[in-house]
Amino acid sequence: MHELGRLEDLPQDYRDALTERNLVPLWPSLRAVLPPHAPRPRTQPICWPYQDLRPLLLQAGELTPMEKVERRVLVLANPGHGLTNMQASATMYLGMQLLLPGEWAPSHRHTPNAVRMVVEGEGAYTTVDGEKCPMSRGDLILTPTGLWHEHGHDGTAPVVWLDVLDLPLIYYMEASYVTEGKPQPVTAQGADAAYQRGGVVPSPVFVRSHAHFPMLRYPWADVRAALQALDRSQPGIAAVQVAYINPETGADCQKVLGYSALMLRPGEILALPARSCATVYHQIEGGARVAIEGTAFDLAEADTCCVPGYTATTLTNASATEPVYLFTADDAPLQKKLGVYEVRG
Ligand code: GTQ
Repeated sequence: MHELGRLEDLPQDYRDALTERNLVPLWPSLRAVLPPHAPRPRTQPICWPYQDLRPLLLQAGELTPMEKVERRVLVLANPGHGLTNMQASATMYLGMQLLLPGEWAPSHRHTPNAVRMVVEGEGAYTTVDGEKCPMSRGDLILTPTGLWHEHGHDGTAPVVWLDVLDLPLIYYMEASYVTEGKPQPVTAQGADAAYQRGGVVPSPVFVRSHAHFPMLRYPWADVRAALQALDRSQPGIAAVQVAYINPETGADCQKVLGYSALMLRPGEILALPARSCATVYHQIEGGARVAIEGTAFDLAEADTCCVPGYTATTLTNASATEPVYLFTADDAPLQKKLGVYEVRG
């Protein structure tokens, strides 16, 4: 590809005339917006070790009462996007949220979609659209766009969870806003149990009125058992991985971001081809190595890292005896809907 003319090649009076009329020449910037062969992501490969952020999050608990924060969260920001923009990748927001015993994060609903991956502690719950969802380590709880949600804590020790939102995308679209609400009555406790057996769903009526999001809570005990059953029954399978889906449609459980859980068998080395989507890895149990060209992260339990799109990745379980479990988030559902999703190599 040959060089294109630069801005400096143009006479200053011509540039000024353009600027005055809100006009911009394309050619000096054409290669920046359409780079050859592959995008140049701002997203950097970054790891946020839990042992580094946990004391700072607990300190936030001492420094700031709930009334002053509504959500007590440290954002896992990617420096490639500028720390204040609160982006782990172009489309994904990550935050570690702390709720102390007896605290309550007030009811609201917003246009971005969120999920919670529980990292530590027992006794907290998220009430979503009248459904009280208990929170234990590894559970995934959806708070989809437009649904009321609030967090409470009846336990005795701090509870921490990882928030994953499509906030950067919705904010970029100038479609991000929140509505405050009153505490929700619990109207549907346990409805999710109706969806927790593979292969069958309630028929003919849906248990929940919002059929877009019939299942709001995916308990880790069930997901872990599904991974183990997959490994036992399909020993030759290329990857022991399950996707979090809408049990009534089989589609991804949310429309923008996709979620999955992955088991690496003892000693397993899993080479993943370059995909166009950015990916977040969160270590639920054990320790995996996440390696891309030039960088590797050795994740310990509760660590989180992100990998930009178009990047081949190798996951390794160095343990000869124990499986390890990862949670992943990516923007593949969005890219597939837009027709730009690619797998390379
Ligand atoms: O718990 O509703 O990390 O609204 C960011 C925005 C959490 C929440 C975040 C939110 C929430």
